[in-house]
Amino acid sequence: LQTPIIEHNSKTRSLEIDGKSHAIDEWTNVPPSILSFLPRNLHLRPSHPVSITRQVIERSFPSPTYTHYNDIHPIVTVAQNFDSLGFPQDHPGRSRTDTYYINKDTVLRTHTSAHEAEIFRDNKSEGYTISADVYRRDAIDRSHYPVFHQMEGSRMWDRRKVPGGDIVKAVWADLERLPKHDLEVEDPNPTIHPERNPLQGEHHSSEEVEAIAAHLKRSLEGMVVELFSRAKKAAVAAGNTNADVMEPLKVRWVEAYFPFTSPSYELEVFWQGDWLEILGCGVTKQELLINAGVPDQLGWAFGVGLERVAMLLFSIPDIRLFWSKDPRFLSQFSTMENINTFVPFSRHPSCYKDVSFWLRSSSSSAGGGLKANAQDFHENDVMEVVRDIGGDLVEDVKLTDEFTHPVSGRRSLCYRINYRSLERTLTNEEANELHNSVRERLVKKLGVELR
Ligand code: FA5
Ligand code: MG
Repeated sequence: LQTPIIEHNSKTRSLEIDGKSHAIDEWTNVPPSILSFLPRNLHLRPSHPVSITRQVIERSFPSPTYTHYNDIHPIVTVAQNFDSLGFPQDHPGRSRTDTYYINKDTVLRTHTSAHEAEIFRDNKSEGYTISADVYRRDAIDRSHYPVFHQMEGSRMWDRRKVPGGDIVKAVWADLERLPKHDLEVEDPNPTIHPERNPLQGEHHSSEEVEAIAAHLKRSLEGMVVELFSRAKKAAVAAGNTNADVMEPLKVRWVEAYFPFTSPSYELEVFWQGDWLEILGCGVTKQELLINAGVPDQLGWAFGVGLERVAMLLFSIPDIRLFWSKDPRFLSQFSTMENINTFVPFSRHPSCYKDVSFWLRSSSSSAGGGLKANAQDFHENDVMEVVRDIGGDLVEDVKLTDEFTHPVSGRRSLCYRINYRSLERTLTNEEANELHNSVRERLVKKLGVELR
């Protein structure tokens, strides 16, 4: 695996990443700590749980019907990540609080959908999967990390190529060839709902969408059944009757919205007492296929979070563990034929510390830097400060108190930061030192007033 050469050249105001120079501007918000993840490629490390999960899922989408792309660079244009997919200009995903910008035209991809348009244009096969690292400014807790992995999948049918030009018949015939399963899946909503989940009426008939949605759902249900039956077999073989995968599998479809599919759905799995979203999907917006020069094709796409699935499969309790270089973690996983339940090697004591501050009132927002007055404040900016200083020593960050002063109208927030190393016991001095740096940085970066 190659190490990227990342150089911050302050003379030319540019960032050198993997041999390419990127200008820095007022949109740049990607810290070196995030860029350091670029060479990790967990999805390609042979016995890493993220990679094992990828390999098992790829089995459900076999070549040559599906081409597997696993090596596409994470730096993409704003056009690829958002415009090509029909994201409106004011979509929150585009903001600097949610997305890592290299500069105003260039981002770290926030999802594998960034590559849909170019692969539709390439038009190599009827289907594809793309597995890759994606980057988001997001909350800090045990199931969210600023870098994670997604697998995108898509399947198209060409009106000019199916027998008799009959898409409906061709799709149902393909569905019949998919592996059968006897899992009962909750799916209470109609395939198409005129307001919540509309048909692209100018492009598709409802019969076509019924067939495509059925093929999509059956393909993804098959994928989940395959994953869990492997994990269950392994748990039984290991005599691991307490493993979470031993619970009967419960799965449901819910309606969703994405700018680039309609109708759209999410698949949720019941896990440790709650429904956990593992993927989003839907019928591809025809504009994408038209813009990619393949107007006669139509079909579906999905995007699944590989860590989310891997956490279920291997009983991995904390998403930070995937990034561990500790052999006590890495040595527990071997191949896709041998999915084992993770045995926690230790749980070190946590040490939580609170930080309370006043946001600046709107009238006192003069001066440079990131303003943190009541309107501009975004929680992700607090997360980013904590992440940059604490890194993997922070387990989660929660808002614990919030109030507005009755006279001055100023807003006060209190965050609780839970410091806990996955690998060793943190001393109170270490935690204090980190926490003091966080406090100072919050003042410097966000202009808050500590209480
Ligand atoms: C998307 O990213 C869409 N591109 C998915 C898609 C593709 C829809 C193709 C339609 C067609 P979403 O933001 O919901 O959707 O993320 C997809 C999955 O990524 C989630 O279901 C979840 O499993 C995972 N995920 C999202 N955010 C995080 C995070 N911070 N950490 C770990 N996993 C995450
Ligand atoms: Mg989602």
